[in-house]
Amino acid sequence: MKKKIIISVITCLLLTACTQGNQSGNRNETKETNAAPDEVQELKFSASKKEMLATELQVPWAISKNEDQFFVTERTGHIVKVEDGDMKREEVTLNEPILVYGEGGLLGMALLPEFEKNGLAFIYHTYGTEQAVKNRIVVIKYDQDKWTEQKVLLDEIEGAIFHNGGRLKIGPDNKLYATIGDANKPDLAQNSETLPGSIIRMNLDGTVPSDNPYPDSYIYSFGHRNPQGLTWNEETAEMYASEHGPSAFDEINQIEKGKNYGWPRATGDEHPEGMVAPLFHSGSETWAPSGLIFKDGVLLVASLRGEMIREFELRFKKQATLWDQNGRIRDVFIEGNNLYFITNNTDGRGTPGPDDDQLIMVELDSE
Ligand SMILES: [Ca+2]
Repeated sequence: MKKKIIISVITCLLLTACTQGNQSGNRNETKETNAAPDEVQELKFSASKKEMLATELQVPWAISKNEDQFFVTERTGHIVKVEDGDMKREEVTLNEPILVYGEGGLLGMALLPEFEKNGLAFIYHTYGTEQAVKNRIVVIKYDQDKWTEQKVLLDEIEGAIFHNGGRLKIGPDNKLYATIGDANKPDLAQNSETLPGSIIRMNLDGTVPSDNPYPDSYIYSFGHRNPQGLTWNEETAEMYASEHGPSAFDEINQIEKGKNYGWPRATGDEHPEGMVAPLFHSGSETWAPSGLIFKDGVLLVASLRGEMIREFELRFKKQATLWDQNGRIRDVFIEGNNLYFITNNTDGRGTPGPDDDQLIMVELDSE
C-alpha cells in the first residue's frame, strides 16, 4: 500500500494532468478518462494469510486440482495427493520408466475433462537414457490411489539434461498444449518442423488438429528456448507463456498461432521483423519463470531463481513482486481468490528448509 501511495505522489508531482483527477477523489472516473498511463499503473493484487497445505514434497513440478483433491507431480516420479490436510505419495506405473536426470523427470500434468468420472490425466515425463534423453506425453488412469499408463499420445520428443520444457495445459479450445524445450540444441528452435523449442497443440486423443498452423504438425509456435508456463485469458482465449532465457532475458510472451518467438536469433527487445518480441523480458536480471496463471488482466508467474511470484499487469505493462517469502517457486494454481503454489528448494539449486518443498495457499486481495 505504501509503495502505491509513493508512486502516486511522485507521479502527481511529475504529471500535472493527474491533478484534476485526484482532486475529484473519484479514482474510477480518472481511469476511464485519458489519464496518463503512469498514473494508473498500480498493482492489482496483494497476497496475505499464508497457509501451508503440504510439506516435504520432493521437487514438486505441477499442481492439478479436482474438487478438494490436489495432485502434485514430483520430478522424482510420484504424484502426491493432498486432501483435507493429509498427503499421500502415489505410484505411477509406466511402460517406459521415468528418467530422473538433470531437469528431467515427471514434469507436467493436466486432468482430462470429467476426471471425477473417468480418472484420466495427461503427464509429460522424461525417459530413455542419459546418453539419449527423450520426453513423452501419455494418458494415465487413476484407480485405488495408483496411476497406470493407458495410452501414448506423443513420444520420442528429443530431450537433454536441461531444457525439456514440460508444462501441459488444456486450453479454452479443449485442445492439449505442451511446452517443449530446445534440448540444448538452440538451432532446432528455429526449425518449424522439429519439436524442440516449440509449443505444441493436439486433440485430446493425440491426433493433430485440422486447424493447426502447419499441415500434419503438432507445432503451434516455435523459436522458444525453454518454455515452462502456459495460461489463457479464458474470456478472450488470448494465450500466454513464460520462457527461460539465456541466464538473463527471460520472457513472458503472448502466443499466437504459427509465430516465431526468436530464439536463438533474438533476445530482449531485439526481435527482428518476422519474430515476435516478448510482452515482458527480464533484461539483465534472471527470473527463471515457470508456471503462470491469468487473473483479471494480470499474469502471476512462479519464479525459481527470482524466488518469487511476480505480477505482470498486461494493459499498462506494469510489474512487481507479489510474494517472495518461500524461496524458489515452480508452479501456481488459482481458484477464486485463493492462489496456490509449490516451492522448489529441493531441486538442487536452492537451500531447502525443514518443511521443503511445500504446497502453500495465500489469499489474493485486490489493491
Ligand atoms: Ca523470444
